[in-house]
Amino acid sequence: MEKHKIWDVESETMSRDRLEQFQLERLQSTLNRVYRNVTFYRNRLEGAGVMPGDVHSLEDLEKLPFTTKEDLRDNYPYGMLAVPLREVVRIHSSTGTTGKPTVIGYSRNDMDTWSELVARILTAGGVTSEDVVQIAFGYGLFTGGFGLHYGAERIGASVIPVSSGNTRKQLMIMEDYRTTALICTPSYAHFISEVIEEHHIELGRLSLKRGLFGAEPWSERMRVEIEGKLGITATDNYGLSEVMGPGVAGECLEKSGLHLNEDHYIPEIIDPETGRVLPIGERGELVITTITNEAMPLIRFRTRDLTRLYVDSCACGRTLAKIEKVTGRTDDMIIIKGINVFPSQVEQILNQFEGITPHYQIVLGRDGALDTMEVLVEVHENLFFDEMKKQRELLDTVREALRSALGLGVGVKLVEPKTLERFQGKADRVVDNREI
Ligand code: DLL
Repeated sequence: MEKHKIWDVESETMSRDRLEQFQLERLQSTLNRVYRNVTFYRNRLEGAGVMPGDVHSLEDLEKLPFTTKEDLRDNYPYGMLAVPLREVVRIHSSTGTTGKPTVIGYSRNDMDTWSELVARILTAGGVTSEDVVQIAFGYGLFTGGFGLHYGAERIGASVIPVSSGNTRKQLMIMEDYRTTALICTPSYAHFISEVIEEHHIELGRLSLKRGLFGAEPWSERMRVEIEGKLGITATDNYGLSEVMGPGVAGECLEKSGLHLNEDHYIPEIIDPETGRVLPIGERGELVITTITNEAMPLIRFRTRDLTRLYVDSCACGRTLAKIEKVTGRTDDMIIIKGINVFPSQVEQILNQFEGITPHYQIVLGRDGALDTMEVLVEVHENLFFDEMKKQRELLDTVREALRSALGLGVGVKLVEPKTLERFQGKADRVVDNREI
């Protein structure tokens, strides 16, 4: 195995006592700041009867109210900012449960922290200044491309911002520019590996050594396949835009859990039903409190991601706690090709069209390793028996509306009236035929 390298030895290997002291000080100052600068938090804290001064220990975190994605949406676009807009130097956004997306603002210091934290994760995955890094994540409002880009530059690697898609071009670049590290979603990495196989490209022509994959759940089986087909070491990294983006947690070469950057984010695991904090080691929903974010601090943000948290003495030397690979969520958000989609978004779009009933179904599948999504839409009787031309027009407009709203190409199929399943209880409109 390669030797472990650590980007920020002091922060990543500090004693737990010192770390906890840091966390408490930073938490207290974050609470003071949000109380002073964010009306939403002032009201929330007052409503819960806790003042920033009531937090004397990390255990007191439990007394604070949660923040949810819906809170961010309700304060769209800039209500969660703790700094004036003129201090914001970057804005990203992420899919909301319905309608409006959530907006994330970054100050100059936040951008610096972000690069540092991504540099830590890249280093943990084996990337150094010697690497040629091909970033095949989308560049845009999604945090994947830009987040990893700045971290890789911080390390001093040679960064190729190729963005996602156009696999033949990716392969040409990978071969000719002698890419050593590939960064994208695990499903795209798997797809690339299949194209390599199909085109009988010998691995010997490539210089790839490692891959850092994240933004969606993936299994150990998938890791083994990607590593085998690409001849690389593959590590997992996790993050979410509300908290910053990639850079929250990442595996070291031990591949035994993702070290979470606890000196910037305090993790808790709660029971998603009761909201009670669970003892360390139990599986539940990850909740994150940001303690260094300037522009948009979040107190006890409910990620909806299910995992476990544990502290062990990792052979890499890091003392930071680890989360287990994230494999599920507590809400109905689905992730397709790294893009977050809520069924309610699809429903809202479909509702805009005449001739469509409220019944639809989302069918997820795999084409090779790539996710596919097809929306079955039940039409009204009169439309179905009408001319073909009208049907085709409807199909095209619905497909285009979904593509532009979700940022994702999806298949659409019109089905006859009364053919889709009806539900007595909670509707389950997603059929997921993907295995992870
Ligand atoms: O996916 C940030 C990111 C970009 C992380 C690139 C890693 C690499 P969002 O688009 O806001 O941000 O989606 C966040 O994606 O709550 C998880 O449900 C899921 N997710 C992210 N990373 C992983 C992972 C980015 N490694 C949501 N394993 C999160 C499983 C992941 N799920």
